[in-house]
Order: sequence, then C-alpha cells, then structure tokens
Amino acid sequence: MNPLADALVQPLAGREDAVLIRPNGSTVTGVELHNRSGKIANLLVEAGVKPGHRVAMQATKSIEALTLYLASIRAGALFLPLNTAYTAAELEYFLGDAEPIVAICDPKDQAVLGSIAQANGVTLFTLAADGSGSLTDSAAGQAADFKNAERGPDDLAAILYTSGTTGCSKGAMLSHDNLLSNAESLSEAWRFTEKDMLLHALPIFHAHGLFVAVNVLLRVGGKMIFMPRFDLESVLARLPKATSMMGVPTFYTRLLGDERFDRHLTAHMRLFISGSAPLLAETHHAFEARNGHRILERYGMTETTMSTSNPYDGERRAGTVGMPLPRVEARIANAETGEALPQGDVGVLEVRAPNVFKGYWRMPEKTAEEFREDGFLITGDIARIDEDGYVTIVGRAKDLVISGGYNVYPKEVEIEIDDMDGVLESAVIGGPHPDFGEAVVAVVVPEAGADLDGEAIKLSLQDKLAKFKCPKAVFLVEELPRNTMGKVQKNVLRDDYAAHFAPAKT
Ligand code: MLC
Ligand code: AMP
Repeated sequence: MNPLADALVQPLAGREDAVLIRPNGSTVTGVELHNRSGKIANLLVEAGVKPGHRVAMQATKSIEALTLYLASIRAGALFLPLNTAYTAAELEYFLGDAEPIVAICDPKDQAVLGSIAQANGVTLFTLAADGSGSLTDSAAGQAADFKNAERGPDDLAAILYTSGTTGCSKGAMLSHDNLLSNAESLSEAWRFTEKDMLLHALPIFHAHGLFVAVNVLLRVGGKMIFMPRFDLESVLARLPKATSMMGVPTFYTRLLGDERFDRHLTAHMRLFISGSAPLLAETHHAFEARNGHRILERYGMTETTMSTSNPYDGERRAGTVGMPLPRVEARIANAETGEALPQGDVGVLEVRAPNVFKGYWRMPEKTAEEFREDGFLITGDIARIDEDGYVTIVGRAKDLVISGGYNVYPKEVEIEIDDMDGVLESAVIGGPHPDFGEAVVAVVVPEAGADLDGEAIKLSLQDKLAKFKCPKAVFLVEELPRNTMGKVQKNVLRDDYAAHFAPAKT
C-alpha cells in the first residue's frame, strides 16, 4: 500500500492517452509518465533514498519536474519543492533544516547549489526547463518497473516551507492522507472527471499548483495543458482547448485586462477557480459581466490544503470563500482566549479536518502554538460565518502580505532591512496593488546622520530574499507611528501608503 501512489500514479500505467500537453502541442501519455516515474524512482533509491527520506527540488516547472514528484511518492520519500525565486541564502537554510538525501536544481544554479549540497552531504542532480540534465540522463539507464515503497495514510509525503510571523521558515509536514483526502473532496466538490482538461499555469512548488491542481486531475484521470508559467498570450492561445482553470486572483485580473478574453473565448469552459489570495468582489462581478462565468473561490493554506469552497451548483457568493468542505469542521473563536464565538461574530478562523497537516518539521513547540487542545488549527485568518454557512475572510491576525498569491512575512524582510548599515528600524506592510493584489512596501527610519537611499535598499535585498519578497517601494521617514504601548501602528502606515500604486483596472 502507498495511498498517493496507488490513487494518483498507478492508474497512469493503463492510460495510452495524452495526459499532459505542452504548450507546443507535444504530449506525454499516462504510460510514458508512469514509466518515467519508475525510472526516476529507481534512480532515487540507487542514490540512497529510503522511505521517509527527503527529496528536494528547485527546478523550473516542467513535465520532468512533475515526474520527479510522482517518483518521490513512489519511493516513499518526502517531496520538498522549493520556490525557484529562493536565493542561495534561503536554500542553505532549507537544505540544512530538511536534510534531504537528494536535491535537484537547474543547471544554471549548479555552482551555487553544488557547494551547499556538498556541505550538507546531499547528492545533487540537475534538471533544466527543457527536461535535460543529469537527472534525466541518469534515469535513462534505469528500469521502468518499480515496486512502490510501502506507506500508510499517516506517513508523510511532502514538506512545504512557509515563513512565519517571527521571520523563521517552518516546514509543514503533509501526510498521504492529508493530500489524498483533499484531492478526493475537491474533485467531487468541483465535479472533476476524466473529461477535464485543466489549463495549468500555476507553479508546482506550492500547494495550489501541486496538491490542488495536479492531485485533483490525476485522481480523476483528467488531462492538463502544462504551461511553464502564467503568460497571458499563451494562456489566451491555449484556453480554447481547456475545460477548466485554477489560478490566483492576479491571473484573472490579467485576463480581464485583455479585450480578447471575452464570452466567445470562454464559452466552452466549465469552471474557473480562484484562491491563495482574496478575490475582490469587483473582480468576480467584472468577470461575470465579461463572459458569464462566476469564478468559484475557495480558501486554504499550506498547512491544510483546502478547507472551504463556494458550491459548484449553488450560489457562488462574491467576496466569500464558501462553506467548509465535507469533513472539515470550521469555527470562529476569540483570537486571544480561543473561546468559540456566536454565529455571525468576527474572530479567528479555526479548522479541524483530515487535511490538516501533521505539524512543523522538527518544531514541536511551534506546532503546539498553532493548535487548540481539541485539535483545531488556528489559521490566523480573521473571518465571519454567516447564517447560510458562507465564510468571509475579513482580515488576518497574522502579520502577512500576500503578493500575487505568494506569502511574504514582513518580519523576514524587516530583519534584513534592520541589519543594514544606517538603518534604525523598519516596518514592512502590504499596499494595495493593481496586479499583485498586495505589494510589499517598506517604511524605513535611518539612523541619525545616515545617508540612505531607497533604491539601494531594494537592490541589496535582492541577494538575500526571493524577488517576490523584496519591497516594490521603499519610503524613508523620520519615525514610525506607535501606539501608547510603543507598538508600531501598521494600520496607520497602510492608510498612509495605500494610494501609492495605481488603482486596480477592474
Ligand atoms: C513575480 N514577481 C513578483 C511576484 N511574481 N513580485 C511580487 N509578487 C509576486 N507574486 C516579481 C518578478 O520577479 C519581477 O521582478 C516582477 O515581480 C514582475 O514580474 P512579472 O513578470 O509580472 O511576474 P510573473 O512572472 O508574471 O508572475 C506573477 C504571477 C506569479 C502572479 C503569475 O507570481 C504566480 O504564478 N503566482 C502564483 C503564486 C502561487 O501559486 N501561490 C499559491 C501558494 S499556495 P523584476 O524585478 O525582475 O521585474 C497557497 C495555498 C492556497 O497559498 O490557498 O492556495
Ligand atoms: P499559504 O501559507 O501560502 O498557504 O497561504 C495561506 C493563506 O492565504 C491563508 O491563511 C489566507 O490568508 C490566504 N488565502 C488563501 N486563499 C484565500 C482566499 N480565497 N481568500 C483570502 N485569503 C486566502
């Protein structure tokens, strides 16, 4: 038994049809995908990977990168996908913390990753965007037959790193059952079948693109147009062949920004799904006015995969994230005391479900902080549940910016800025942004007499932090607004800098 491999990978062995379609039209059948995953799984085992070991990947999205995920599951390993934007400094932390046996990187990063891998005793393979590299070369000589490693529902299948309000990244441990139960719930809730062709333009190093999109489509035996990234022209060109699409709100505002995205182009589409960041009600309405489709918004987090969803058949209510999925219990509690609040009140959203993760990798204290005694996870999102059961996310108890669907914890950026010469202190906030929803904005207080330059601050952060975490704007001020307790009033800063970026188009 290997729950994920049995459900998602084994059925591929009997599929002669094209399961994955590249933007250039070339295809990979189920049998090919199955055989390739077997070859890579054999290679992983030869490289010393045993069940429970970690396999890390920082590679450009490709079918081969997806195959590595399947191979890792078959070998019983924990797949550790890493955002391609992470810098060497960030990677050093992840590899040191997760201690993978094998890591895969783009050939262009081999020099940097090579030394980190060597220092951590990791075997490194390369994988380029076109699928070439030492991973593919070494797997070519392996047998396609592979006996899947024995795994149980509670065994871990993946670790995804998420940052936190203290600025320290934590590895969220997800089990076979966490992922499979969610793929089952979602495919049923959203009526995915083998007839579906999903336009897949999300990255595969986060929960949305990998555990929602890929797992759901594999589970139902559907197909995917596998795009390397969200590129407006390619998406418009491929849309006529798709039945469904999943995206972050930025995908939908970008599509709306193009007049070719009209009723005609989307007439055949079954479903558009949005998540990872708030979809503005006005985007939802503008989308419907343009093409008649009501975007289905759902809500989740790395630690839980998906927890709530608007209904497929019932009313998709703009500005809400729908109702708890089957087997998900959701409640609203007082953020400080944990006391459950009456229906309709605003408080912190807490969830308990089979999809809730197993804790943070080697951080039992941090894990304990996130759970109530009765097993509910404190999401850190502030929400309300109305009398019909619809959940509305109204804010965040956690200091977090979500930019184009990527999480940025201000603390992580503030630590780096505060460390710079001439900086007294800083506050990082999210400013409304027409494309990314929110953009990272830094407000910096120089030390007396220091000659600081906002552009120089931006530039020097680029070696330390992934690009999406770097501020899109830096303001120099004499002091930060504080309340009587001396705490920085980020709400005041948000108001002060709210108008910095151009207003949204929709
Ligand atoms: C890229 N940049 C970003 C950014 N993406 N900056 C802030 N926020 C982002 N999300 C940087 C680039 O490095 C570039 O920097 C500049 O901004 C402009 O880039 P671009 O070419 O416009 O960006 P693009 O490559 O088109 O990417 C934008 C995007 C992408 C929205 C398509 O970010 C994306 O695919 N986001 C999806 C994120 C996602 O999958 N999240 C799910 C997390 S799971 P420069 O300086 O070079 O110009 C989760 C759970 C759940 O949250 O509920 O799903
Ligand atoms: P991540 O850690 O990247 O998984 O991000 C999870 C966070 O994204 C959640 O805690 C929410 O704050 C946010 N999120 C995800 N989906 C939605 C949504 N539909 N609306 C509002 N916020 C969302």
